[in-house]
Amino acid sequence: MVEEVMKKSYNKSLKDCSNEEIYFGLLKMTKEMAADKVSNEGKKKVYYVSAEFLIGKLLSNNLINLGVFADVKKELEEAGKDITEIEEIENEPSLGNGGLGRLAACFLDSIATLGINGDGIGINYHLGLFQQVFEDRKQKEYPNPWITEESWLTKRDKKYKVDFRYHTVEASLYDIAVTGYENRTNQLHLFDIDSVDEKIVKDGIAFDKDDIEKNLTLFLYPDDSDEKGQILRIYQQYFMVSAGAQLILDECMAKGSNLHDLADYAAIQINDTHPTMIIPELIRLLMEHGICIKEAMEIVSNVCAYTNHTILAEALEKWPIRFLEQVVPQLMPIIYALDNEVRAKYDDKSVYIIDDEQRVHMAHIDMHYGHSINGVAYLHTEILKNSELNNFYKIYPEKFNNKTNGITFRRWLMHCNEELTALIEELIGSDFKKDADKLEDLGKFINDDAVLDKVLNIKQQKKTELAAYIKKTEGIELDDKSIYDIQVKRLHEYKRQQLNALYIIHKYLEIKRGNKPSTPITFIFGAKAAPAYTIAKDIIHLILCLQEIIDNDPEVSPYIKVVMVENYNVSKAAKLIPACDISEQISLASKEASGTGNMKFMLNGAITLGTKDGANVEIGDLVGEDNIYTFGDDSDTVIKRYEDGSYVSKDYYEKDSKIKEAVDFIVSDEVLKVGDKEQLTRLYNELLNKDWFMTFPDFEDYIEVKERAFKDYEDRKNWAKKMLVNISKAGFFSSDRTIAEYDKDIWKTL
Ligand code: 26V
Repeated sequence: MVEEVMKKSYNKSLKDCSNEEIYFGLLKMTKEMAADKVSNEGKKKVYYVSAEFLIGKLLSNNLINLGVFADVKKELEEAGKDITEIEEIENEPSLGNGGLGRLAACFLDSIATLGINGDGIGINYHLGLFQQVFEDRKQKEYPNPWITEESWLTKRDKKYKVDFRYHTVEASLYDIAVTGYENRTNQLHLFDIDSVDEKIVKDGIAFDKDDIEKNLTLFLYPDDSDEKGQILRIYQQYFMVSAGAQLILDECMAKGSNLHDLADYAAIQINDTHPTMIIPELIRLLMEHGICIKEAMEIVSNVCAYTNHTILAEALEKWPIRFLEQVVPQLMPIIYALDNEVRAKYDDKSVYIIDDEQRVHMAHIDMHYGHSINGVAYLHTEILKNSELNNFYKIYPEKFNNKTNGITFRRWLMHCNEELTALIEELIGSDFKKDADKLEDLGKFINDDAVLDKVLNIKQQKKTELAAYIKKTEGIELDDKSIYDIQVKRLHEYKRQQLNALYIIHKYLEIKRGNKPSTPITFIFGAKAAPAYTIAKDIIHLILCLQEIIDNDPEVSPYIKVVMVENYNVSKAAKLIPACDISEQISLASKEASGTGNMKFMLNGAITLGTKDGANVEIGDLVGEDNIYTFGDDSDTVIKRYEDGSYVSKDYYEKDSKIKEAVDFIVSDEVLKVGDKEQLTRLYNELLNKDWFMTFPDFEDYIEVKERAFKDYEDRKNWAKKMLVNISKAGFFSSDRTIAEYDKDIWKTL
């Protein structure tokens, strides 16, 4: 198959082609194969609208889903070529930031796999999220240009006009084919404008924020620490939803909708608040088609559904009216009408759309004018109903529902861990690839020593592979016989990388005192900090300083090592996750809506060390307390502590010598020798005087439980049992299950 493609493309035999030629040949072949698959042409279509789609590299994923991966790999091998080297040629698009964007990508995979008629709608960011580089133990940001002459994007012959106050732009449509596993091909629609100019970016990621026609689709999440940055985000959001809404109405009318019956043709899922303006925009467009505002509001409510992905108040978007007036004045009369209707119905300021400070609460629009509101894990939805969004829950109890997140097993098992996939197939057959619950059958082997040995051997192989990869890409040596303890996720104080760092300091000091671990431990981090998020960058700086100090300390370096991988992304995740022994999921209880990394680690046989937060709670329920390490205060305690304002970090610091010792170390001579005084002092003061995400109350328990996990690791057979239990119980977290639930309860297309 590949031989033929190379002959046709380059008139050469496969063995004579360079990896680059093979990559572009396979890209073309895969795109053609995807285009040949039929899409589901059912009457009703789902439109998943999202500012982020963190799709990752697509070659292997598409080959797997098209059912030809094994054949292609074999043919390449026979010609002396290595598919992993060919994959390296592909640029990774960074069209997402973290879990929210990766979830959208997993969902598209499952929608296509289940044969649901459903497409994604988003933006074709030319430079995506920034690329992270470490310089002087600090994060520096650079653009990530990922679009090549030939890529997964296909330009369509379709343009939509998008009107802003001061200009009208044309949105061009690009599509990326979304292949489902042995099923249909759907589309990810990404809008762009032709006038974007990458040359305006200078000095890292700085650019002229005023020049909308040149900068509109340059970056995902351009720095919004100033007004211009925030206004640019409104431009991007409206661009996406206005073009998207036009496409949706076009498609529905082409299928025979008279627009009054739009809900029979379209289900729009609003992924967090970024696409919220699609609600007033659709109302506006329906009115242009002669429908009165009252009916338009009702139609749109029946079409749109909202997913909430965070309870952090600062992350819930509130746009000042004057910004919206400046960018999209045509929406304001509609937003006022929506707000007036709400005010007439409810005598409760907290549910108004426009607040006293003249700001528009985007989530409030979604909740009043969508028919469904869902959280992304059991605990998260309960917190939304009972505290964060309680005032809305009281009005609309029937709208609230939970959809616990999931991950696609095609990428997070079959692609990233072929060895484990093969073992599972040998033990229970291949049904689990389409029906993830079948993984439960692995439970039969819990006392089978030969199987347990194989599970351990695969983990060892993946650890050795990771060590080789890190050596090659970052020049850092890992001891593949050490315990791999991994925390990879966006850098945020609520995720508490700083708690992990405080533990490492504690361990370092313990080793200095002669208390050495029986098995060496490698602490691996991967995280990008938002460019304007100062404390997050300080935490990265501290971790990189610890990395340096420990490496240069011969007393300690035989026992522990710290590595922060640069530019953590989907491809790196696929190498790190299968190699992990201990999965750090240590957010402050109540703050992590779900987490999805936790599910990927579990599926690959890592044991969770986590708080009772997000989907960790469901992982714990499934595997039982012997197969997870939980610690720390629960969400009720944390919520109460915030409510009564009783937390004083300094009290803990003064009373607990372990905390004091670890925190003081941040500004010790040892660290200041390698680090930046201003950054380290700022972090020290932040923890000492504020510690808003309450690391100190959980510190003792964290140390104790983590030590227990390290000790349990020594009993290899027992550890292997824990691994197998985790793998066998991971089926629930397949995004196929999540998507089936969305369709059954919200979209109703099948
Ligand atoms: C955004 C921002 C932006 C500004 C400042 C602080 C801040 C904090 C958090 C966020 C997150 C926004 C939404 C989000 O990405 N949520 C993630 O969604 C995942 C998929 O549902 C879920 O697994 C993660 O727990 C959740 O954090």
